[in-house]
Amino acid sequence: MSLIFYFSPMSTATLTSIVLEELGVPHDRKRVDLKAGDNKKPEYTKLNPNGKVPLIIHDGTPIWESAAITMYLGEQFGVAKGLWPAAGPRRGEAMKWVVWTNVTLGEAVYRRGHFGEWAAPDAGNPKGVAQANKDIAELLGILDGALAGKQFLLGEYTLADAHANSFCDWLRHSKIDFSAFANVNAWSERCAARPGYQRAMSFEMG
Ligand SMILES: N[C@@H](CCC(=O)N[C@@H](CS)C(=O)NCC(=O)O)C(=O)O
Repeated sequence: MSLIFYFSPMSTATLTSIVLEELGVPHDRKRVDLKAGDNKKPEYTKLNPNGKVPLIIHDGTPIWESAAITMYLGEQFGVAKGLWPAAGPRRGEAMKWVVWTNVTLGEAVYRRGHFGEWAAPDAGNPKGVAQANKDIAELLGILDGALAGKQFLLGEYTLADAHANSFCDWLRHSKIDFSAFANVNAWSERCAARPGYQRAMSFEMG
C-alpha cells in the first residue's frame, strides 16, 4: 500500500492531516510550498489540476478535495477502526456533516473572505461581510443544535468530527465569533484533546 499526502501547514490540508493521524495509516508527507508557487508547477498540477492542497495519492490514484479525501479515507481505513460508519444510514449522517462543512458553511465563509479580508483595497463590501457573518452565525447555530446533549455529531466520535472541527478551528482563527455556541466550543475541546489531533498539530508547528 502506498499513500502520499501533499500538504501545507495551516491550510485546508490540516483537516486531512488530522484525519490521517486519527486513522494512524502509514503515509509519506510531502510539503508543498504555496508561497514559492510549487502548487502551480506542472509536476504538481498534473496530479491536482486545481493547484491546491490537500492531495493524496493512494496506490497511484490522485484524490483531491478535502471532503472527498475524508470520506474516502474513512471508507478505506476508518470502518475497521471504528472511526467511520459502515455503509448505511449512519454513514449518510457522517457524509452529510463533511459535505455541509465544505459546501454550505464553506460558501458563507468564502463569501465573507471575498467581500472582506481577501478583497483588494477599496474593493471590499461591508454589507456583504455583514450578511455573510449573519449567515455563518445561523449555520453555526445548526451545528450547535446538532451537538446538544451529544459528545460528538453521531454520538460516538467519527472522522466527520475531525473534519468539521478542524474547519471551525480555521473560522476561530479568522476571528469569527463563537461565543454564542457553547455546544460547539465544548465539542471542539473534546476533539482537540484526542491524541490524533495533537499529533497533527505538532506537524503544523514543526
Ligand atoms: N475545496 C478545496 C479547497 C482547497 C484550498 O483552497 N486549498 C488552499 C489552501 S487553504 C490552497 O491550496 N491554495 C493555494 C492556491 O490557491 O494557490 C478542498 O477542500 O480541498
